[in-house]
Amino acid sequence: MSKVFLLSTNVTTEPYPVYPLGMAVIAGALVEAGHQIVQFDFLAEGQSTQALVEALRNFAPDVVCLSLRNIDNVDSFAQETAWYLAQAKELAEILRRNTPAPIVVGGSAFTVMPQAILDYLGLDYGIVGEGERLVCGIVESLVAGHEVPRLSDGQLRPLSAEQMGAPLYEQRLVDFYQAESGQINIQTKRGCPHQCVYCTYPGLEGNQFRPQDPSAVVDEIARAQRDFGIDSFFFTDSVFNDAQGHYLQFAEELARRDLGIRWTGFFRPQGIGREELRLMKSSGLYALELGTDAASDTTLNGLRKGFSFADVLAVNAACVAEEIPAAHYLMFGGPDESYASVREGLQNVERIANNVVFAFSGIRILPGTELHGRAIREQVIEAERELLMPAYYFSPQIEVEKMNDLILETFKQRREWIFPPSEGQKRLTVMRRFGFRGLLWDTLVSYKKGRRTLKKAQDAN
Ligand code: B12
Ligand code: SF4
Repeated sequence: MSKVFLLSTNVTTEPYPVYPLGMAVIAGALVEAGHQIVQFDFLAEGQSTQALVEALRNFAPDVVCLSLRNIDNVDSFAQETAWYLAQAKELAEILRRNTPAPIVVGGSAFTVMPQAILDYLGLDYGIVGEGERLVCGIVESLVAGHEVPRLSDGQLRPLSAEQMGAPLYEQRLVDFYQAESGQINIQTKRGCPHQCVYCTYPGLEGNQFRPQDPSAVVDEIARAQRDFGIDSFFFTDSVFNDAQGHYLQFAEELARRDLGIRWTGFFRPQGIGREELRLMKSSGLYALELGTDAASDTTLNGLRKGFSFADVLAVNAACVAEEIPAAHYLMFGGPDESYASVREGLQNVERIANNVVFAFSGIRILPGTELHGRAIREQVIEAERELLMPAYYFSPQIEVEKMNDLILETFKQRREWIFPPSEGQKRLTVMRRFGFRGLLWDTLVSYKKGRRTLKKAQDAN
């Protein structure tokens, strides 16, 4: 048995603090393999470096595992870009000064640019992709003094559903995130088979859906509810609704068990009708976050979304009919955007009845995506441009400021249309100050019957 100290470096509170699920899954696998662990969440510990040093010294680990979730806040409009790697580097240096143990890094941010981040952080070892199985072998090799490659690739052999690890929640952390954001996260499947040109998710999780056994995930949820008092969940699947319909089997099982939980997640706005929504609602679905991404067929095609704006409107209408709030996330300025498509998109926004729309300007260019190649070809960025610092794609057919002005002009008309993203964040901050928790955007949508009420922090516990 070895001693492994896990550190989650993520301190982002936008749009709200999220439970360090990656660290929890790694922790669960290590404990299952017989190791002793400490999970240290820098955010929940008040970002105290002193507490970190004390915890590290008291535990005297054989190996340290660092979980890296975000690189930046992917918001081109923010006054100041939030770039999280500098702080991760400071934390890595603190670890170095306070323990001789080797340090292994992993996580979604790390997987987006593994070599560059490993070098920037100056750490010993990195695991790309899903890490729960590889990390156990690497910890054992390191403790035994065996040679370990600097970078190991968990994506070479994607895990089967049975091999995927369950999170090891901790009450202290659950209490913190329930109080801060009113929800805890869990995953029901990995991967995405779609090929949207800007997206890293298939690269992170694989380009096939790998659903877990519905009853196993529902057991996990029941355990989380019973042992930790969690009753509001975010399913972190890249896309919850898969064309094969595994999501419906999952919802059926969840509804059958009648746990009385509520949940939300990311959806693709295609092929979700009233029947599907009714089933999901009966299992606790209370809101949908829709990856609508663009508001005209031209730009939907430019992003290779594989659905049309008519599909978006059909899903929106079904949500309205079933009285389930939905938020559409849009990005203006992407491939093939022109003033004509911006105007068409803004007119289309007006057709999204009774729901929330968040707009972003530009698309963060990430390596390994088709958008990166296109940005180079169109001379939006130089081929040798380092992508650790944010770079955004804007269609060469538009001037950014002029486009932003057009979006602002339309979006200021309604409070449920939110642009720029910092505007939404400001409102969330105010609501949180008054004790409200949860997604919060869903409170902008009202229906005549069946009103939901806002949940105060104290009620969430
Ligand atoms: C769901 C999700 C959200 C939801 C989260 C809701 C919730 N309550 O949890 C919402 C919409 C709120 C959200 C917000 C944001 N997100 Co987000 N999100 C995701 C998503 C789809 C899944 C994350 C997840 O939980 N996965 C499940 C867990 C189990 O997987 P995991 O953490 O990756 O862990 C595995 C491996 O990475 C690895 N691993 C993890 N840690 C470690 C540690 C070691 C030592 C090892 C060896 C391995 C290892 O093993 C784990 C198990 O296999 C990812 C994309 C993706 N498909 O991964 C983006 C992603 C993480 N998000 C991203 C970003 C940028 C953000 C925001 C900053 C955007 C914004 N400005 O709003 C915020 C930040 C929120 C915050 N407070 O941190 C980026 C981060 C990288 C980057 N580009 O910076 C990602 C990767 C998407 C992308 N654009 O590429 N997000
Ligand atoms: S944007 Fe959504 S649907 Fe498209 S590839 Fe990414 S996760 Fe899949």
